Amino acid sequence: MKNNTFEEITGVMDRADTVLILTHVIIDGDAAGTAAALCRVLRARGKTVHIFTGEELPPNLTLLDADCFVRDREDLLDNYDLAVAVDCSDPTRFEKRADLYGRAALHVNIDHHRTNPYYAEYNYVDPDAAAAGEILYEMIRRAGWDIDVKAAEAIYAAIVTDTGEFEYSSTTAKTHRIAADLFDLGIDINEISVAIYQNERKVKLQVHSDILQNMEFLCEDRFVMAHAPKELFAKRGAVIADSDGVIEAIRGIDTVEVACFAKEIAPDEWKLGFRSKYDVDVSALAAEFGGGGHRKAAGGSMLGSIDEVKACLYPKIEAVFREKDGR
Ligand SMILES: [Mn+2]
Repeated sequence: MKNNTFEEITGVMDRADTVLILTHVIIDGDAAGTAAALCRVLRARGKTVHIFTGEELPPNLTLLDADCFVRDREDLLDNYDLAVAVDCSDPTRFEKRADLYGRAALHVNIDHHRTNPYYAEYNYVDPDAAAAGEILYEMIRRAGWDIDVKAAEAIYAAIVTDTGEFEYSSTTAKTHRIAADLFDLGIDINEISVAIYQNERKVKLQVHSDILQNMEFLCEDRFVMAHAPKELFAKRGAVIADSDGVIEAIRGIDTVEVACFAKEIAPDEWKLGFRSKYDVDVSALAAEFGGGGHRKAAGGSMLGSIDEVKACLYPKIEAVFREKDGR
């Protein structure tokens, strides 16, 4: 598993006339921003380029050039010279779009997930990059291709969202240097910040408020858990995504070192998110729930009632802190 060079990859892109860009399902800021930036840059080079998501963009990402995103399959070409996957750790994450990926004549995979199996003919995977957008920026710069202000804003959106506003430990000096370059290209920082972060529906805060009511603390308040049953969303006319951000909020409590948030995605089916503040490796915890992830952010799942989830989880948490304290 070896990276191709930037030159090899931009060379492949330059030889294609038609390009389809795909990314992972449950599209996020990095996926959408990186895709939109690549689309604009390649269109400016005279290529026919489409991004197919198979889902709506979240409302806080609609500032990204909507023309790049194709909604209906009927609006796609029958065949593309090249498919480029961005921010997609695994081809299974194309889900219903796997046929479109497979049908392209050639494939490129640009990503920053450590587990990426190098699934394309041409790959560039850098687990040290804070966002896929960071890799794309460097690649475009190396090629000397033009980045207009809209593309620059899309790359900024990719980076600011995947770094938690430059807060996560994946953020490096390079991340900030790229952000500075994007400022020099004339991005409107207030417009981006308002669109992405000051644009919440009030129901989302109501859902957060509901969830915070059921916080439970363990191990001298070093662990916190909150959960959202299906009916909590139904009662508010909310969607599961309205609970996004709760886990970071509860990790933010001063005494908390590990946080868990459980959401019921189907009856008695819980998706568990874990966050760590210091040195507890929550990916190991997540692995015990059939999942995985990073040291400070991971996830798993479990079937059963919320009481059964807690009965399974709490002794593991107590063991984690017992071991950490050398008891
Ligand atoms: Mn990403």
